[in-house]
Amino acid sequence: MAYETIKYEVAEQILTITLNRPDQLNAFNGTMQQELIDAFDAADKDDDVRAIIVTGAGRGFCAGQDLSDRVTGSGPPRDLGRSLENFYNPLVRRLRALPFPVVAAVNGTAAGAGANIALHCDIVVAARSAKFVQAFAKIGLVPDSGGTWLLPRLVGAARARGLALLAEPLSAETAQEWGLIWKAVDDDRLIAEAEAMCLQFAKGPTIGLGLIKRALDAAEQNGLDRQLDLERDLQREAGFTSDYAEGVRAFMEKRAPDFSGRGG
Ligand code: T3D
Repeated sequence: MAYETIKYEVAEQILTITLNRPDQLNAFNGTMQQELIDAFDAADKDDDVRAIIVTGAGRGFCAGQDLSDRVTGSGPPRDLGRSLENFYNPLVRRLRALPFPVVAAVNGTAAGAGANIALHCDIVVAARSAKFVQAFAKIGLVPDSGGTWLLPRLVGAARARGLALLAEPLSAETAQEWGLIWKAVDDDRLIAEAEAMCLQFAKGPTIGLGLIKRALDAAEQNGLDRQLDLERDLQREAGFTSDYAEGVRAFMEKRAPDFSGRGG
C-alpha cells in the first residue's frame, strides 16, 4: 500500500510497518497519525496478515508528537485533550485490539508517545543501542498514549514514577532487566529476531493467539473469579477451532502442525 509517512510491506503473512520520517526521528505529524491508524485498519481486514512488525526508519524509532506542529505563537493554545481524543487514544485502542501478535522492533530512541506505542505492542524487542524516554515532563506534559497505565504495570510504582518524573533515557538493556520489554538484542540482529518471531506467529494458531491476547488484556482489570470464567469461555472458543484439532493431531502423529490462519 502506498503511504507518504510510513512503509507498509507484506511478506509471508507478516506486515512490516516502518515509521518513515527519519529526519524527525519518525515523530508523528497529522499525516503519519492518520496513516498508521489506516494501516492497522487495513491489516485487521486483510486475512493474509497474521503478525505485524512495527519499526522505524533511520536512527530513531519514534520521537512522539512532532513538536514543530506545536509551537505556539500569539494565538490561543492548542487543546491537547482533543489531540489525544482524536488520535493517540484511538491509535492505542486500535493497536491493542488487533487479533494477532504485534512486535515492536525498536531500532533507536523511542520517546514520548513513540515509547508508549512501542510498549503497547505484544512483544517489544529493542536494539541494544535503543533508548526509551518518557520525554513528556521535559516539556511540561503528562505521559500519554496509556503511559501512566502501562508503566506501573510493567515496572512497578517506584520505577514508573522515576521514569515519568525524571524523563531520563532508559537503555534497552535496563529496560529488559526491569521487565519493560521482552529483550534487547545486538543492533544488527534486531530485524532478524523480530522476523523470526513473526514467522512463528504467522505459522501459528492465529485465532488461539488472539484469544491469549484477549485473556491477558482482560486480566489487567479482572479478579480471579472473573478471569477463571473468561478462561472457560475463551478455552471453549479455542477448543472449537480447527487449529486446535490440527494441533492435537500433529502432536499425536509426531509432525509439525499445519495451522490454517485467521479462518482456523
Ligand atoms: O501534542 C499533542 O498532541 C499531545 C501529545 C503528545 C505526545 C508526545 O509524544 S509529547 C512528547 C514529544 N516528544 C518529545 O518531547 C521528544 C523530543 N525529542 C527529544 O527529546 C530528542 O530529540 C530525543 C531524546 C528523542 C533524541 O535525542 P537525540 O539527541 O538523539 O536527537 P536530536 O538531535 O534531539 O533529534 C534529531 C532531529 O530530530 C532533530 O532535528 P535536526 O536538528 O536534526 O533538524 C530534532 O529536532 C528532531 N526531533 C526529535 N524529536 C522531535 C524532532 N522534531 C520534531 N518533533 C520531535 N518530537
